[in-house]
Amino acid sequence: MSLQTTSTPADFEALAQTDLSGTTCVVLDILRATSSMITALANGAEQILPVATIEEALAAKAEHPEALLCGERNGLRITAAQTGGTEFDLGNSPREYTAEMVAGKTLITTTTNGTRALRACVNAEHTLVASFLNLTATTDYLRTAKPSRLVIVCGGTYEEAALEDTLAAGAIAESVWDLFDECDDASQAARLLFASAPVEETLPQAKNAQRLLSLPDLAEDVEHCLQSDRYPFTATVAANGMIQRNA
Ligand code: 3SL
Repeated sequence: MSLQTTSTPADFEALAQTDLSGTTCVVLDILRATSSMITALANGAEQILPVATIEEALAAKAEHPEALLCGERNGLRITAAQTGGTEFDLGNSPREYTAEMVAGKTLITTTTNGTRALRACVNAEHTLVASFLNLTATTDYLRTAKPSRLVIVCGGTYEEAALEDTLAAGAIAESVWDLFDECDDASQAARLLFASAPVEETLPQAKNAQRLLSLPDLAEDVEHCLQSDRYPFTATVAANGMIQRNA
């Protein structure tokens, strides 16, 4: 059984071309894509379609006219100027995904890295969407499922590794460490970071956290995404590409 961690968006293309049969991927984009998805599902969103580009989001909206268009570029809600006329309904702040906004709805979302990371796992046998908000539910699932190959896919910040994703990858690696007889150095490094760096003190030092904390409208997102195990469910990508909440 093997454990691997990918750290940057530079890994997405190779991952998409890798044979991922028999592989479980866990996708993390702590600030903020996967935290927003888990919050939306917790607040009753029926399903979420992650797509890589604005064009794909608009095409999916034509197929699902009732769906909400969600996501960001440069951290901000996508505007009509970026789409040729269509305003997106929601940005990428988890605090926007209230029950009032999303209960019973299908969401289509595109973000800078998080949704690209999810699309890179398209050939995986199972793909889970994880965050600190549902970390223990995710690791409990993995401990029961015992996948023969686990790939933890970090979204990163722009083209770089992200401290917050590496911390969460380390938390997952630590929780399942004894299940695997092979692991790569990126998993080991993430695990060692998690063991030595308390999440609540370390995460706000991340580059993306610093950027969000400097923006009055988005600063509270950091505290929201830092919450551990607020939601006791896993989320997986179904065969039709939609992310759904399990129980
Ligand atoms: O890259 C992403 O997927 C986003 O989560 C980045 S941001 O926090 O919305 O800027």
